[in-house]
Amino acid sequence: MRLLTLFLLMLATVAQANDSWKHDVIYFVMLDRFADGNASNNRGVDPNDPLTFHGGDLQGLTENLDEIADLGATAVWLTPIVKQVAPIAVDEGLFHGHHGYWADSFTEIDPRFGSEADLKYLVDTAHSKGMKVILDVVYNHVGYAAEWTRTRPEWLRQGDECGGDAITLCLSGLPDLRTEIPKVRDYLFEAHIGLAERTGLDGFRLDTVKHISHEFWQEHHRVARERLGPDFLLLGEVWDADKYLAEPYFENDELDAITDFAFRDRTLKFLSGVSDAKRYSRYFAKRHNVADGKLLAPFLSNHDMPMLLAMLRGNKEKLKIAATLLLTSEGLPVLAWGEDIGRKGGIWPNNREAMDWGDQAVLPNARSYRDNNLRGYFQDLAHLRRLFPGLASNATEIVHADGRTLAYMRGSEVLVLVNAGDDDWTFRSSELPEGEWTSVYQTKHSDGAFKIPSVSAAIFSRAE
Ligand SMILES: [Ca+2]
Ligand SMILES: [Ca+2]
Repeated sequence: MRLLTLFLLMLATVAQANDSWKHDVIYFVMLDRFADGNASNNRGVDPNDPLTFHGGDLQGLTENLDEIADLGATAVWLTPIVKQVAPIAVDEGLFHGHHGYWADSFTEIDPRFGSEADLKYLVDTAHSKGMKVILDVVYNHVGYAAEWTRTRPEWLRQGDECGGDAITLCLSGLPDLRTEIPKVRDYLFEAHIGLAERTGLDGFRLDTVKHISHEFWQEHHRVARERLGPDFLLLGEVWDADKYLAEPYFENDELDAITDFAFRDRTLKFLSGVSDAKRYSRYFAKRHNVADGKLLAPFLSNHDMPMLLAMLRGNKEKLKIAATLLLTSEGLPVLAWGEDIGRKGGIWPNNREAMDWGDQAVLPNARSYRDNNLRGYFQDLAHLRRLFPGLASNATEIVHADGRTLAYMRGSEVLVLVNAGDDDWTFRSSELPEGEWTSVYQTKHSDGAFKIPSVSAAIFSRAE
């Protein structure tokens, strides 16, 4: 059989730290917006105000880990939990650090989120369920008017001291940490790495990586390895990253994984008709081609942009295709909280709406959107990813790409068919490698033809 296109990338793999991560699926939680397990720590909670706290905390997350485990995610990434600064005034009202990125102290946990004991209990509970915990940490800046602006101004760049380059600028006007000063660096290392050491965390999601020097990240990687072991994951947020932007961070061994912004962008363009299947396939087949042992972490939505479902104008069938592409991709897929149940907030601050627990009183919620059928689709895909290791492999073979239709094999065992067009599509198995293909998801085939309805995806496996 001749294949229309062949991209077979069988990169030699070497045993590296994140070999232990390459089959994981991450579920990202904005802690304040997930589950309220302790009403006694709620201060100024208002579920109708997107700029303030909604009551979510470590206890709530711990008590509801099964929501994530049942979905099929194997790791939780939660937003920072350190003590936050007082709210600031913005046009829309008073904006609180409910998101966790505005530290007032790096050594105290914000009581609204819980305590260090609560974090330890979260990690222990997650481990008992076979799950990992990744904590978001910030090394680049402190919150507006944080305590250090008065007590340790020499550790910060503020006002006229803010630079004009990526490293020394004051991002969104936030006081920038002078991470080039060894004393500052060592203090921050001790705060974050010490916490991870004491609580047994499995990894960090590193905020605003672009805004600190490569030298800093090299030293951070070295110290984290030394103190937290070879399996501790360093997942960096490099804004707008694709495999090219990731290169220096991987080559110099600064990070183990990088958030894959390009995946969302390319997938959205394909699904909204801006690019066609051919163009998308050229990207898709090679997107994972990064340094050995390193991973891109593709995602559909994050907390700094509208949910993909909003960008798809609420079209859940297209979201299902996106989920199929995501969960049949190599790397470390990340799902945002509530994405699987149809959370579809648009531009900030509506993109950070609280989890909808349906009838359960887990978190008061201003909006109702929970769609358990949609969740079932994500659940099935996560299950298939566990069942077929080829889905997380680095072998992608494009079998067909034309107009709005795409067919690719992952590993040697799984075939994914995607029809993003408005017409039904019949794909002939004569274009496939020989073997007995069995429908594992969404549709059936007969007489060598696979029938894929408009705006849908299907998955088949091959018996060797
Ligand atoms: Ca609470
Ligand atoms: Ca900086």
